[in-house]
Amino acid sequence: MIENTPPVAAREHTVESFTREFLRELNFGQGVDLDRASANDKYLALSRTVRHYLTTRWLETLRNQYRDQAKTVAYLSAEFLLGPQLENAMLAADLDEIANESLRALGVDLDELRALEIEPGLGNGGLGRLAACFIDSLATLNVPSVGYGIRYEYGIFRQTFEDGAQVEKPDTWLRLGSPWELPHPEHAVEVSFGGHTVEAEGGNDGARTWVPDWRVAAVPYNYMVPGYRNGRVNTLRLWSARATHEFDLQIFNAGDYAEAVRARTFAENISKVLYPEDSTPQGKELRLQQQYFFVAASLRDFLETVLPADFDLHRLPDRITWQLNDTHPVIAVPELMRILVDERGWDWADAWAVTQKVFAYTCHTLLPEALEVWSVDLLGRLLPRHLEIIYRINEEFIEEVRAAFPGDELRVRRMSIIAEQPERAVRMAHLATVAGFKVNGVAELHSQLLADKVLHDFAQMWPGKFTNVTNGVTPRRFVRLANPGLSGLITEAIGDGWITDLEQLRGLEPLADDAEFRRRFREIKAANKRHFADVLLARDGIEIAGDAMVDAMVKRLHEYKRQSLKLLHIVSLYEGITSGRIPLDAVTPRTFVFGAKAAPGYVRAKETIALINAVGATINADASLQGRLKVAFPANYNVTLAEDLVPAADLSEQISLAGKEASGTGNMKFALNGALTVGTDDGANVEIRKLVGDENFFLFGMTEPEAADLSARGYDPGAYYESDPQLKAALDLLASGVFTGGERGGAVASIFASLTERDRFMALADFRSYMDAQSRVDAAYADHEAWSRSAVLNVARTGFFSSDRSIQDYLDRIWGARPVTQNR
Ligand code: RUG
Repeated sequence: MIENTPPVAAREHTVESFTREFLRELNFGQGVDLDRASANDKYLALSRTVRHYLTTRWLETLRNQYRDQAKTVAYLSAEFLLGPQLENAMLAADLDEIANESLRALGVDLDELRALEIEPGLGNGGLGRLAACFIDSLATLNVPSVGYGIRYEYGIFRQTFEDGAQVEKPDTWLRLGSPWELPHPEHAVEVSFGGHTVEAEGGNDGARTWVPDWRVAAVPYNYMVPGYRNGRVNTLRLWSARATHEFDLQIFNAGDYAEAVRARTFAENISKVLYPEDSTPQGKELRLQQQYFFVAASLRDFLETVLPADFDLHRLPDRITWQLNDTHPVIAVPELMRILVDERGWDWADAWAVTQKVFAYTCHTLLPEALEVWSVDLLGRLLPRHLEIIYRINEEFIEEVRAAFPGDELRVRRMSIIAEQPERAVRMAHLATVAGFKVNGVAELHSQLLADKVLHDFAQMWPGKFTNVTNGVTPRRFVRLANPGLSGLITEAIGDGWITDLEQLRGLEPLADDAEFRRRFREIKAANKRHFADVLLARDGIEIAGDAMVDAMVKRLHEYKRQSLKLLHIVSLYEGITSGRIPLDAVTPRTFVFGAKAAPGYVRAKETIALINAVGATINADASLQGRLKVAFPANYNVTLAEDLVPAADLSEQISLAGKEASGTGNMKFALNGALTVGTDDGANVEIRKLVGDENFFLFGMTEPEAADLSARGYDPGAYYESDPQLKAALDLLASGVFTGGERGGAVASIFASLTERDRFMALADFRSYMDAQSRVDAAYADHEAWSRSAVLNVARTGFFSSDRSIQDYLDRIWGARPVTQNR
């Protein structure tokens, strides 16, 4: 039936046709005419108009996918931090100029409509944003693929500051409706929880029957994921939880209205809110419910609706790779085993052979506390059958370890999927590594450290399983859209092929020596800074000089990322100026821009935010500095603001302790937009430095082996405090209460003590080297010509960090899927 459906006529790419569609949407979609339409009416009508242009391609893509049955990549991720959709969709559909012209003629201000868009903040930070870049690149590379995740009703909280302290507000991103999603309640699937298991009837090896005691419905919401002008529109399917009808009816019939409402709320809570922890998950029951909810729905969706009814599941590895984005979706492994063994009647060994060929696992961390574990108690209560399956997987795995390393019981204990201490728990990273046919880290150093340290035993047992895929970012959003000035300059110089083949930026290298090109490059940077200053003023009421160096540190607030080291630099400069050690006219005018959310329960991180704001308020109010230093900390840093900041930045701060940041992706966005990096030898900084060259990068700090060695020898931050007078002066000034209205307790005392007594991430050990690097930054910045030469070279040499290249690496090293070209 699907094959016989006639294709829908594509809409004409003309201003007239676009205008007609837009007005029709306004009249019949919103029920208003142009004169009476609110800005929101116009925004919704415009978005739907753009969506219509993509729909034909989308339906075609789906039809072809069904017909070809080509190998598909399913990206399973609890987070997709999409960012605003309108501009990206217009760009992909090649409608930007047409829409501009059409709206101008109608007297509609496109900028005003753009500003109305509320971005779906369905992710915490790098991991969720990476997923969004990856689905963009999958579509652009013509890979048959689908993203599966959760449609949280509330995304990452909206951060506000009250007296400088972070206060979290709910993110009501759906309050004005979202024109980008298409709900399909009729395709809801049921997901079960709880209960117990009983002996199965079929008698196949390993089977049991799960008798769950509650269920929820998972309703799919489809989003289009357009490739860049290539005719392909892939799908992102996000699941929303609803109470099942059966559930409702039973209780309503029993006459208990209040109970029915309570039950409905209970069910719908599952997709209510995104957990706001980044890199430090809490073992909360609702979080496990969310994880199982979306993977169970996604597996069922693929097996029952994407595959033809008569598909022989033994051939599953030819049709699909489920890429596990971190440990969050790893419960998919026992779920597939349950489906094959309990529902389809396969023997255990057959099911395990197939399961081991369809999952691949990406690990995004090196922090032990970020590796998820689920207590056996909780997992057994919520998913009793899955726990049994995990036990059996573990039993067989342990036999394998014993056979490979006879007599090495310590190793067995280290590798077991089940931890015994501090409580019996399932180590999800071990389960993913055992089941996955590939395990990858997200930057060269990270993958190396995974194999050498975090998963060393596994890498010894299966060296061929481990690989690296360095992260990337989409050039469409983070250069072409975010930086129209630079995009225009690049295209003028080398053509527009770079938008889908970012290595072509290499063609700019000779232009780094061209004074006229550098002048234009500087002009664009200056215009981007003025634009950013305007945005800050309008958005946050923050005033900054339009021409100072923009020194940006934007990322989640985490001790390992060391915002406190950045703060020490600022305080030290201030101390130097106010004490007369540094003459004011020797200070490079700088605007320090912070953007950072702290997990609501992460006290130290929230104290750091309060302290940055306190230091900022003091410095900004101190007239004696004549505006040379300025601290700007706009609340609620998000993708929308990133698109304004990144093109304006001169300096990118990537200062985590070496060996702690898996990759970073902000570092890539900044370099690609011509900011120079001051950074440690960590994550993808290592690769950035190799590519741009030492002379175009400000390296500082210990290497990973040096940091590990210092830690092993016994690190004493107090010794650094005592022996470096400049460090001592900065810390003492912080502790004196000068920045906090005389208050020396609270955040001040806590941060001072944590740095001087424990300093888990060795900020004090790297302070001296960091200050020296900052002096090199000042000296380099003073020579505008040399600085812009370096900046141009950063752009020219970082094309490697396109997420298109990452996806190509996944295809070559992991997925074995092939691009399938669409009709244009
Ligand atoms: O902290 C990492 C970043 O280094 C990385 O760039 C990003 C994408 O790979 O993932 C971040 N991450 C890690 N977010 N959550 C985790 C916890 O595993």
